[in-house]
Amino acid sequence: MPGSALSLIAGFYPAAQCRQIYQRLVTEQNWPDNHYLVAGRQFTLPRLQTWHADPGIVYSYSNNLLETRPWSPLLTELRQQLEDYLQAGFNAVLVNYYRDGDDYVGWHADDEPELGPQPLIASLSFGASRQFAYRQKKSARHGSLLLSDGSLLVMQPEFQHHWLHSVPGSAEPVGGRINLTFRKVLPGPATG
Ligand SMILES: O=C(O)CCC(=O)C(=O)O
Ligand SMILES: [Mn+2]
Repeated sequence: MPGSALSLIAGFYPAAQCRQIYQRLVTEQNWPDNHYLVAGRQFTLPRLQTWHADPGIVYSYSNNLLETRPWSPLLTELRQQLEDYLQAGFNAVLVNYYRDGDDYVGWHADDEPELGPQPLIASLSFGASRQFAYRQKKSARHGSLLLSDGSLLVMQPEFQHHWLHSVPGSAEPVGGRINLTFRKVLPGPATG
């Protein structure tokens, strides 16, 4: 593991609660179609995605692709539990639904300017286990860990500074998985 930049808490939620949370997310999220028009070109996202944020929070990533939705009661509850546990504040969450092993997220770092210089990200996973791969930006160091049902992965700011991450497609048949990354987006420049 990349030192203390990542910490994984398996079973942060117990199995019975995970099943409920997963089912609620599947049915309550009102998942959008994964075909988007970007700069006049059709683009297919290899997963389903929703973005929720406090009023007034603007994120270029979501702006380009996703509408900003309000927090549902379930998302609000999960946020509160993470905030209490981590003693940190979050004002936005990206929810990814990997329907099967064909769905994935490619290599990236969550280091958009709106997250500020020290982005802390709390990542909750429900449903099927998937590999979370990481590799150092400036060396060949790499590795992976398994994100299982009910796990909490805390990514410290240094992780986004020095490492990329991805959730590769799975050659093995695998069930659905929903991941939530809670973030703190800094307020943008005041408008009007
Ligand atoms: O699904 C995951 O575990 C990671 C998702 C992710 O990297 C992201 O939403 O930025
Ligand atoms: Mn990410």
